[in-house]
Amino acid sequence: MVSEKKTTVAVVMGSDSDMEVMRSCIETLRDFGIEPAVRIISAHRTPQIAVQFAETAAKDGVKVIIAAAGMAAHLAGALAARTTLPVIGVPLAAKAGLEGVDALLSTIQMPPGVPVATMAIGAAGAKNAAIFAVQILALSDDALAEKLAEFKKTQAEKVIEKDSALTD
Ligand code: RP5
Repeated sequence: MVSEKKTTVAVVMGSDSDMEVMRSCIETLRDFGIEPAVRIISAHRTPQIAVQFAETAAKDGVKVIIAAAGMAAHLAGALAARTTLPVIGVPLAAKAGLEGVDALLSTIQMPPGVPVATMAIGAAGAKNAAIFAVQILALSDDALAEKLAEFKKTQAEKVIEKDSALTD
């Protein structure tokens, strides 16, 4: 089961130690009006729960899974192996790891047939995972597509403002 409340996006992370970075993913989804189901599930420490989650997510109304983990980060791949939903992977730089390169390679190097859409390491990837999930959902949701267009416009305006500030 994903959660009591139906939601279209699940944000799964391997440990509570991942939450500090993944908070921006959750907050970005909320900025777009999406309240995600948030879970801590480990491909290595709770493998049966990972399988059960992946196998029931679609039935529970989830349309996109975001999976974040550090070190030998098999979470996104393990979930992708058990669902036809799109899985977005966020490699994280765990304290004991190799600055996220370990997680990046573990997440991105999926064998043909089991894709994981892999984001950048850490904070940038956490935020981009949310935006990418919104982009997928916006294909069949006009209101969300409008919010995305507005987001891009505001983002561009902020850069233009910073550029102007340099020359003022
Ligand atoms: C991974 O191991 C987690 O995703 C986390 O990034 C890393 C370290 O986990 P903890 O030892 O902090 O729980 O599975």
